[in-house]
Amino acid sequence: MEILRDEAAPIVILTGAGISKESGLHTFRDPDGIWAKYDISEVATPEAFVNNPDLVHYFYNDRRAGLRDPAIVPNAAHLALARLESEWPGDVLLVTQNVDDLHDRAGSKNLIHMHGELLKIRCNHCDLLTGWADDLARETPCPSCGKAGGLRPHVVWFGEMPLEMERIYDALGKCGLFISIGTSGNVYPAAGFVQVAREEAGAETVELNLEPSSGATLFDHSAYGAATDLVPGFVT
Ligand code: BV8
Repeated sequence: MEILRDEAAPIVILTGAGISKESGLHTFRDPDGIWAKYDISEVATPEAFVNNPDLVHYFYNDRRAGLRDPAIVPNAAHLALARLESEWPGDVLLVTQNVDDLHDRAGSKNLIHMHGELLKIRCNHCDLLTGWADDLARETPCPSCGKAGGLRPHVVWFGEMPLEMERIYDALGKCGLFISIGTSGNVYPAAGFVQVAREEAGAETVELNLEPSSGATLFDHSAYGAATDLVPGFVT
């Protein structure tokens, strides 16, 4: 990577829905995105789950079924990031806002799903957190405690605390390079990571996206285009 003088500098990478677009998954805020079809407040908040659990389950069951489609596979950008992690002499932490499992399937290991995982559920009645590839319904009993009504998708809804924030801020405070890929920069705290990397670590910052994000001016370097074109070239 030409922009780095330290050949073993720790790297933090943030990814968003744009990196999975060319695998066939929808983004959120593009004209054909998920939030053009659904109102966030009706499907992705704790209040929505209390008021209309059937609609929330329908929304996530539909997206879970989409991930089961054999045509949905990691693309060249996911694979390039997994390769970077295995070849870079320093630490590489991949923080994804995506709830899909395409980074996992591509082979990334040092990976944080800060907004949760579509293929996991948890129970509000007990401490169960487990893999789940099927449909979920209000009356599905918890496989651990047996109670119904408590199972929910393991995703972070608006108003909830994203996952593993301490580990993320620790890595941001030490990194030499921060790369943001395929995210519109509209959702916090992820949209603020670039400032933390700049101000606390003095890191070089790079944006790779289809178009300038909301925070585009905060990045030292940027390139605009499809992730499968940009990412493999950038990380070699
Ligand atoms: C929280 C659920 C407290 C899962 C999602 C200021 C500071 C802190 C918080 C806030 C704040 N202001 C407001 C808040 C609250 C709120 C928030 O950010 N609201 C916004 C909308 C104003 N945040 C929260 O509630 C968060 N919790 O803050 O807790 C706290 C405070 C401080 C520190 C710690 C905790 C919880 C947010 C979780 C939201 N969950 N969804 C699901 O159903 O999937 S959000 C949703 O947006 C998805 O999870 C998604 O991951 C996330 C980000 O979207 P993107 O990935 O960026 O997708 P988007 O469509 O927007 O953009 C795609 C981009 O890709 C575009 O730019 C496009 O051009 C590009 N692209 C397209 N194709 C390609 C491409 N790029 C490359 N190649 C291509 N082919």
